[in-house]
Amino acid sequence: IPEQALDRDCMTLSRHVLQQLHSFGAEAQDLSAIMNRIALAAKLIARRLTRAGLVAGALGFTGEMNVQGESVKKMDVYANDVFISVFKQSGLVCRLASEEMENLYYIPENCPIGRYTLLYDPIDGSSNVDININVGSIFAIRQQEGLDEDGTASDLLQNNGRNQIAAGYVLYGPSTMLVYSIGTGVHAFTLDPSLGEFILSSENIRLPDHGSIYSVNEGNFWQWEEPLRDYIRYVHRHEGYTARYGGALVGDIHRILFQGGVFLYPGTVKKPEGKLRLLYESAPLAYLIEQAGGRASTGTQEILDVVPEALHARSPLIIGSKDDVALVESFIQDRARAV
Ligand code: P6P
Repeated sequence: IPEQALDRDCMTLSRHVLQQLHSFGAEAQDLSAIMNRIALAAKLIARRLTRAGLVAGALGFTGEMNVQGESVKKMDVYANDVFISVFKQSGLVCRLASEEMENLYYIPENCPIGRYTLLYDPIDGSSNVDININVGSIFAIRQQEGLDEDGTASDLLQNNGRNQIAAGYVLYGPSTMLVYSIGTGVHAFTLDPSLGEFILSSENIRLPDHGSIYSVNEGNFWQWEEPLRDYIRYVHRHEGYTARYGGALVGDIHRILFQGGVFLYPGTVKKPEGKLRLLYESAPLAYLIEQAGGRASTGTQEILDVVPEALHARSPLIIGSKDDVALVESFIQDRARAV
């Protein structure tokens, strides 16, 4: 095997994290260990997804409703439990906040030594699971502030997204990819199943300032405010735009990260806050996209400046190339250009 191929196969996730963290000191070891646990969770979930169609009872609904009022998929529960299990053994994470759990899950044996909180959406886009279309996991790491003795995790509701120290996602697609940032750029790893390792495949990913893709569910057109409809009319009428929408956030964001453009999940007249959750969907992705030179906005405020009112608070999301996010904002903020 040529030497460079061997070197490539040796740039594993844990080695890369440690390399990035040379200036982080003790935190470096912690973050490297946490990222390793996330990689283990990703491998366990990827394995289950790959065989879901063959394993009795792996697919379909549990019959329960989650805190979001959504029907729970068996895969949602499995993936949520995987994250809990891998972090129980980690000694590092004291609290887990998940889309699938109404309240935080505490790991007492790790508290208060475990200074970190994991916020995650274990399987995002689970409506795609039964039809074998890509889904993802989204995660963010924050440092716990205070001892949280009353178990209300009030520190999470006093800080904005700039309190995140790491964020990323796993894309379960034709290949399983883990994309992360710890504040030193955005890096992508591809799972090599023959090694059982995530190997570095793209380093220091940068978004172009503009891209041709706009990614939004136009089925909601008549539920939007007029300025947003004007934006859609603008991209319909102007050359150089193309629509791509997969209905699963991680895959849609991954496309924007690599090809540029803008993803939108705006609010509607009835639900001005939109559908996506701030703490474990919009904020981690905003952290990542900003690290790659892009932007993420609610339409009127940077996502990373938003302080959540509640654990499962939602926020509108406009995210991607900075010029394309700015164009959407110019319509929403009524500075619309001539259509
Ligand atoms: P809609 C999946 O249910 C999800 O939470 C995201 O993954 C995705 O971006 C969005 O909802 C899709 O919502 O209303 O377009 O089906």
